[in-house]
Amino acid sequence: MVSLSDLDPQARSLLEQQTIELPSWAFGNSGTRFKVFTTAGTPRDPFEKLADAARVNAYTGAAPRVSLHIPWDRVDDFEALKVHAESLGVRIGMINSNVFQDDDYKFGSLCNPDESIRAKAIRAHLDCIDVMGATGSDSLKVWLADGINYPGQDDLRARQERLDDSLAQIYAALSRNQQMVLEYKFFEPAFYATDVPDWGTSLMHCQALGPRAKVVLDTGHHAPGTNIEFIVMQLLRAGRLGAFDFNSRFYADDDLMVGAADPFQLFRILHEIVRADALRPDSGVTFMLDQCHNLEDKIPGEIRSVMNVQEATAKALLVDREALTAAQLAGDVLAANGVLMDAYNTDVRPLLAELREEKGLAPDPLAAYLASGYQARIEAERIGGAQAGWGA
Ligand code: PSV
Ligand code: MN
Ligand code: MN
Repeated sequence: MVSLSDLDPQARSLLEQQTIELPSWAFGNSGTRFKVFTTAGTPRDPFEKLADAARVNAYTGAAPRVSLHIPWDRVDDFEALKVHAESLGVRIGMINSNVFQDDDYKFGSLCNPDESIRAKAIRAHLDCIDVMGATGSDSLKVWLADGINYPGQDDLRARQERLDDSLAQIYAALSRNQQMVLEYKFFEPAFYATDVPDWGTSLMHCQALGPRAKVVLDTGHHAPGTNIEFIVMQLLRAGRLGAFDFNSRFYADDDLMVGAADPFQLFRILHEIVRADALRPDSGVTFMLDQCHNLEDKIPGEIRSVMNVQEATAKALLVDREALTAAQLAGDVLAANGVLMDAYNTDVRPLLAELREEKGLAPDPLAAYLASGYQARIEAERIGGAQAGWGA
């Protein structure tokens, strides 16, 4: 059985310092095209979403930031929201723009052929930059639903030119200590051509914008079978991996709990992160969850997800790098693969329990939350919880 002392001091400190950002929308009700199920105790406003996110942080000690989505999380006084977050021991993370739920955006937002609608979408992003100022957030996260359904519906190339121009206007409005991160997704809601479908397109736009533009990799946004860790490695080499949206998928953009569908893939991703020394808190890579809990309770769902990321990380830190390099250089295929599999097959749960106890936390965050009575309290107090926005 491995224990904390099996990690070298540097690996141990990286594990101790690892943080995972939570999406505010994970705490709201969500669903599929067919039905949004209401979960008892769902937050009624962004203040309550932050209160729930703060519980995840309280039990894991590893989730001190919450990402907001505008307009889902619009409040009259964002500074009050910031103060509220701080009073709960968390702070506001990335600000996500939403230009996909307005009839005007039927044919796109930043790529729309109608100049007045494109200008409206740019203004929506400038508004998000104002929210960043008020909340102390340093990152604008852009995901676009833009795309077309039929060949010939619009000019593929002209849409890229419009995107270039729109992004440049938004980037110009950022201050020096703020950055933009651009997320890609291969399909949905557009089915024939998405305007930012892959990491290459996102990277090209980021490189054209400047050093404060980076790519967001959502693990659910690739074709089945894609080697995601290869993309991670390549973006890290280019210094352009800005953030992860972690979740897991069996088929498409399922937004299920990270590590639930394919924990081995998560381990392989974390292995590339460790290999590039990108776990360091100052590496510039934000580790975030982007999930919807349609069936399970939201707070324990997020706690489980944070634990899954921690487990994959601990395993990646246990990889015997020297032995791996030696086997690779010797062309010893089985030995090299064996080094990785040994780490992956290690049960790191006792090690993580030890780490939590050292921090003064309960060794099993999920059990501690379930025993706390919080769930029963919010279920009794909150009637008529809000939707995350999906299916609204
Ligand atoms: C839509 O696919 C999506 O899941 C994107 O990944 C965004 O990050 C998220 O929704 C919130 O807009
Ligand atoms: Mn995402
Ligand atoms: Mn998604």
